[in-house]
Amino acid sequence: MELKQSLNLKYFLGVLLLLNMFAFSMANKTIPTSSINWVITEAKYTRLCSTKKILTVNGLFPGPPLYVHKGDRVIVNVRNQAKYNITIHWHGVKQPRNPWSDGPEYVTQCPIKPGASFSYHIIFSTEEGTLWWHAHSDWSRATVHGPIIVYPKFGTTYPFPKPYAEFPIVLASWFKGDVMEIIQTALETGAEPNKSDAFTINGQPGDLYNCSKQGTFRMLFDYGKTYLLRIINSIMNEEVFFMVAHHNLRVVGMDGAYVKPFKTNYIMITPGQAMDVLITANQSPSHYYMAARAYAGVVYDNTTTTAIVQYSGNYTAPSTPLFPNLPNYTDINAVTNFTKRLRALASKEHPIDVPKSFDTELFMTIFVGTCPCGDTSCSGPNGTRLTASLTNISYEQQEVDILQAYYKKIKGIYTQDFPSKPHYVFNYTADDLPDNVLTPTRGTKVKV
Ligand SMILES: [Cu+2]
Repeated sequence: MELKQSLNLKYFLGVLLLLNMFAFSMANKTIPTSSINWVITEAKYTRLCSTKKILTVNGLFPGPPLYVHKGDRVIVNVRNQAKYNITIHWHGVKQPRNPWSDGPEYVTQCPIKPGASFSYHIIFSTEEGTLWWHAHSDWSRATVHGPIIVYPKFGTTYPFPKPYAEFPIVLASWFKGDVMEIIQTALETGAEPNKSDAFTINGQPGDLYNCSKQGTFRMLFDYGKTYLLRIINSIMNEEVFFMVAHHNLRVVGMDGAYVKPFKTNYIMITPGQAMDVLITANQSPSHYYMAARAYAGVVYDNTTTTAIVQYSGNYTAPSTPLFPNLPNYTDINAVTNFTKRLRALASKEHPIDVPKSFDTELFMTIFVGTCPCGDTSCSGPNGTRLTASLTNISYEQQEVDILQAYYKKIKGIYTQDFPSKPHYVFNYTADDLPDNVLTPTRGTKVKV
């Protein structure tokens, strides 16, 4: 449905799910393995024929990869030299009993103000494979993000033959306008935010956009070798199909865990997701495009980002690299045929310990509906304001972060009545929803 495309629910609502981490331990005081320094700073970037300032870590877009081994501990000292508040979230790092370093603004910490610093103590536990980090204030994550690469523990190895080399493939959105202004306008008017002007692969839109040919990201392949692509969808709103022309892909991991390997010629990856994919250089030496474009319904960026896979050796390259036959924008069958193949590896070395008994059951609905606008008219559907909600409650940000309020017993910040199930029972996946769930209530509710 239309509203589904409007806002990226994961980021507006997912923070609430962190609240089950309210258990503390002082046991995590061992000495970390390494410490790195990041500076949040604005930097000038030229894309699509125009130059603008973007928010970055250390001036880089995408940001610097964080390389660790399974079980490592890392301190990242973040100094904010930009003019915006910022926090950094370590996406998919479970950090058991370590909520102060999780990062969502006003949930586990107050933002790092301009001129201030904060040290994140990141505890890796079961994660192995590819994840990512990103800013967690307004739309700062559009440009402030980068890979987290978790190698196997020393003395252990991948559950697949060691790849010859690896490439992070960071997919992102590029807006000609200022991203902070775009989200600010959307929040003020109640309308959905402007769509992006391009997608990028490792910071570059690729050959199909104006003024972009020179920078197109290129990968050099040696014939017969197998490469590991660590693909991360850091795009703001669109799920995308991704393909490499004429080459099969072998999916071996997802979101910092291994999956049962399977062969496919395309993947579909959602915002926030990361996938580990093997690709063997077994085609005629030539130049091939890798490409990504949206899987979406109503309002979306319909452009295509590309990079080039270039075989080494002597051959006559085609005038244009061969192009992959991407599934259509609305090809839901391509999506289900792909996602239904995803299974945890669940081997002896990589077990999945799903708890077989539990004491609390939570049933949540995720939705983008609308709220009345007040006295004036908003720019959402029928003069309303678009509103994301979880179990029909739209989150209201407070001036004290929830974790601190919990820890210091500060009253009046949140209420403890987040429901364990929806108030109304309805067909949760129907195209048309009953009127009484279209308008959520507002609140800062937690489940302790
Ligand atoms: Cu995230």
